[in-house]
Amino acid sequence: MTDPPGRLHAAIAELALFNDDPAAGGITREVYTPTYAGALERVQTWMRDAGLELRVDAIGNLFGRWAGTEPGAPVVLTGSHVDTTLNAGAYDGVLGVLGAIEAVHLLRDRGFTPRRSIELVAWAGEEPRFGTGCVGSRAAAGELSRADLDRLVDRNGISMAAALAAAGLNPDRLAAARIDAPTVHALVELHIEQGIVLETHGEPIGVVTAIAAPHDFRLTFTGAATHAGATPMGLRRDALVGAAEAIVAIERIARASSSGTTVGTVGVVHARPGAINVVPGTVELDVDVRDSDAAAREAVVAAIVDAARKIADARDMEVAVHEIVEDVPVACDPAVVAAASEACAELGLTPRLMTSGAYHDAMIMGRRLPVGMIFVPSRGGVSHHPDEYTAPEELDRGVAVLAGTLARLAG
Ligand code: HGY
Ligand code: MN
Ligand code: MN
Repeated sequence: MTDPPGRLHAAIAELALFNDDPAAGGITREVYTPTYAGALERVQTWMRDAGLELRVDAIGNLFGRWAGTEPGAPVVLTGSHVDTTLNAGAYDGVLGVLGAIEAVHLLRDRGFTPRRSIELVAWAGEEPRFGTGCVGSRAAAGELSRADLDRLVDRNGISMAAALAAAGLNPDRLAAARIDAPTVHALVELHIEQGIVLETHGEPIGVVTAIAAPHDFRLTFTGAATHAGATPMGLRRDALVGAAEAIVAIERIARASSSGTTVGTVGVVHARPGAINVVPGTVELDVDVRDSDAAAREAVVAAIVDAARKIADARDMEVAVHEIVEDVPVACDPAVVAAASEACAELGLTPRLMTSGAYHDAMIMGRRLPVGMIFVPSRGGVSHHPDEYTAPEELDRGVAVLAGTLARLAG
């Protein structure tokens, strides 16, 4: 069966319909929600259509296996995620799962039979619904404890354990999700770049050599909640003004990083009590600092915390620092980079070797086993946004390179 024109594109468009917030624009499909469950069901039918043997693990990771001729050989893992962040695009993660299914069709149509089994995966919770991303691959890597499932909570205070139970999964079976690294030969993830490098250089394909990692933390400024009308300006300890000064400092410090590649973001601000006529007494800033250069990143984090403390002192406030996640940047495996680069060459393509500014499940698994990534361009570098877009021929090119890479790794 050949690829009916646009089978992949139609599937991406159909998955985009599983959306909890269409009115606000973009796609909101958070892990362990009923909408996410519906999307995963649909992915399972596509995996079955590709002749894959399905299983869902204890944390909700979905696997589809193409059995190889050597069933005992370490497998080749490929996939990504189909959960989204808020009001997001249609391609982030989805391409890595649906594109892997398409690559299986391509390889089958060519008469390819894998020696190593090829295991497709839709990792649960790559996006940080619970404040920390990649919860499915962290469980597979053995990096999540049962206590973490109670500690990790979403913006509505729902714990990951409660969300798992509501989705019909048993948080007490977490350990069963662990994947032993020696059972995996390599992992390769197809993904949109989510940045503008490929487009800027007019290059159609990227092969990732390193994946930047986040160090995320919460700054809580505590001043004094007082009457907005009756409190003279000179008597205030306005936590939101202090936090605002810190946000500007975070941008300045990240821009001045020694590596030139550190990024710093405050994506979440909670001002309390949150009434127009009350001077904010407490403000929480969730800070995301990333780099592929860990030392440069940690120097930025230290400088941010120091600046926050100085701002609080100068304004007679308190500031507390609460760690959210500190991941280690990962180098992609030379053999996987080579396999992807050869697959490009076979198609007459010269890949751009590049760093991923976004994190991925490959970053988590790459601490324990050989990983690599293949990038296709994001129009205008836009991602985590309704306007996220990659052209059909660019999607197809990524799938063709993934198929060639899988053939090399599993052949
Ligand atoms: O935030 C990230 O880098 C990923 O897209 N979740
Ligand atoms: Mn994302
Ligand atoms: Mn992603």
